[in-house]
Amino acid sequence: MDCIFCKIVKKEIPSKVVYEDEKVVAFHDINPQAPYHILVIPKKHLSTLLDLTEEDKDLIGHIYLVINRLAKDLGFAERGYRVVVNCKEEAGQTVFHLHFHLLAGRTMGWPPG
Ligand code: D5M
Repeated sequence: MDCIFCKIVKKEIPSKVVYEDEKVVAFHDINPQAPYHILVIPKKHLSTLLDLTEEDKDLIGHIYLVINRLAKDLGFAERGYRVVVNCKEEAGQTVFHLHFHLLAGRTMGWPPG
């Protein structure tokens, strides 16, 4: 499959990995929208949030625990951070491998654009 994030998982293209385990990889976004902008992705290919099934419940819980751990380890847990998932084109999804944006290091606006 020609998926750029599957290639990152398989180390076929470079990325700045900040965390990895058997289920997920976290790496710096190539086009950061905040001082900290990390993408947390499942190693398993899921195109969008809509592709989740019952069998992915543990995986999604795990991703949020990894996000919290990164927030603490990278030092922005106290000030706060934002987690974003864009689901499909109208929401702004451009890479069709499920990913969680972890954004921090500046005051965020609301509503998001
Ligand atoms: O977000 C897709 C995000 O993926 C976007 O912020 C750029 C980022 N991106 C795309 N290619 C790469 C590579 N090769 N390394 C790191 N980050 C990358 P979306 O929610 O789909 O708009």
